[in-house]
Amino acid sequence: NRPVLALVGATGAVGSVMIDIINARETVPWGEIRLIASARSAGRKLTVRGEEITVRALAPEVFDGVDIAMFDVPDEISAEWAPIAAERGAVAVDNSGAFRMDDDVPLVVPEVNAHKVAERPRGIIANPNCTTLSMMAALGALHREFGLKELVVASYQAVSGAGAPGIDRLYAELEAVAGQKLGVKAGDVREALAAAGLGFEDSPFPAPLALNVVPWAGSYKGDGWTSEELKVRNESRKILGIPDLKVSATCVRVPVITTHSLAVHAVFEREVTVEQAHKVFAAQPTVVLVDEPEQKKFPTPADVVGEDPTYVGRVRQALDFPNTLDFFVCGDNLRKGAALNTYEIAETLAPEFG
Ligand code: 11C
Repeated sequence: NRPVLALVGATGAVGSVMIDIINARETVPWGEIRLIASARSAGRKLTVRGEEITVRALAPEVFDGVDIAMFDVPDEISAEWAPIAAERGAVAVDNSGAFRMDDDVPLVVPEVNAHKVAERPRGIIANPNCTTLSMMAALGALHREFGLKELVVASYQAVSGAGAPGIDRLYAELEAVAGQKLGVKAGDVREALAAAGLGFEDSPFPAPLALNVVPWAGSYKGDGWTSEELKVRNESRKILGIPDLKVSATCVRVPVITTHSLAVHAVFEREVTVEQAHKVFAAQPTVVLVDEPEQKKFPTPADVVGEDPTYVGRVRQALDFPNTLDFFVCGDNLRKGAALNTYEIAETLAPEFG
């Protein structure tokens, strides 16, 4: 009796990446894979591991007989439907922000805190925000060796974090500025966008993103902070199990389609050298180290997109701060940042139902 897996949001951006990941796995532990989406997408046929599966409409009874239900849908859909899946006997693994900070819902990154999957009184397990996730494999490994104390990060976030509208908007803006010598005079990019009919009323971004960077991601939460910055702080504390970890984040959107990057300044309890950090990264199977400054070799989103591991480079011992490393990480926000980590949680759970 092999476990039954359901994917809710099968036709969305993250759902499609999830199907790619399932198709690329050498083996899978599942007996049946059920695809679920909104009534609008129901009836579509998708191929999973060589089998054509008809997408079913979201309804309570589609969870009957399901062991693990992965949710790749907006917060409000998860908030309503993950508890219904759990009532029907499934473990809901949710990639939205609906439950992440609930005390009775574990927030799991398997290579950091896989044991937490067992602590799920509501039958719900949460998957972190892609920005937090992009640095967790690297930070978790360092924390185990050196004891993380303080974290200061700046993010460089790809537009696919804002979904299909984010991707469409960046392509439209790039088209509007293509072939012109812009970015040389304040306001000239805005003028070019206006001339192309691109206003900001319905843009996912509050400023031009083409030839620009925008220090804003998520919604405003007061005292100057955005939701994304607070998620980085709160989720990092919970995943790493350091409730009083000092965290300060500045989240920035950059003109990249997919793969979030972060510049990380991490302060540790114990002394740490670049050589030691390299050894820790080399020993972590989900981290790839690309750090050859003499050769100008380091990770960039354009080289990392589509990859599963977190790429780490530019590792430096901070000159003026003791026990402190500065480094740069890149992680595909749709893979490890979303679908892959959710799927890895499901894989971690699978033996319970085998
Ligand atoms: C972004 N990180 O890049 C966000 C998207 O809490 O799951 C994911 C939001 C979330 O805009």
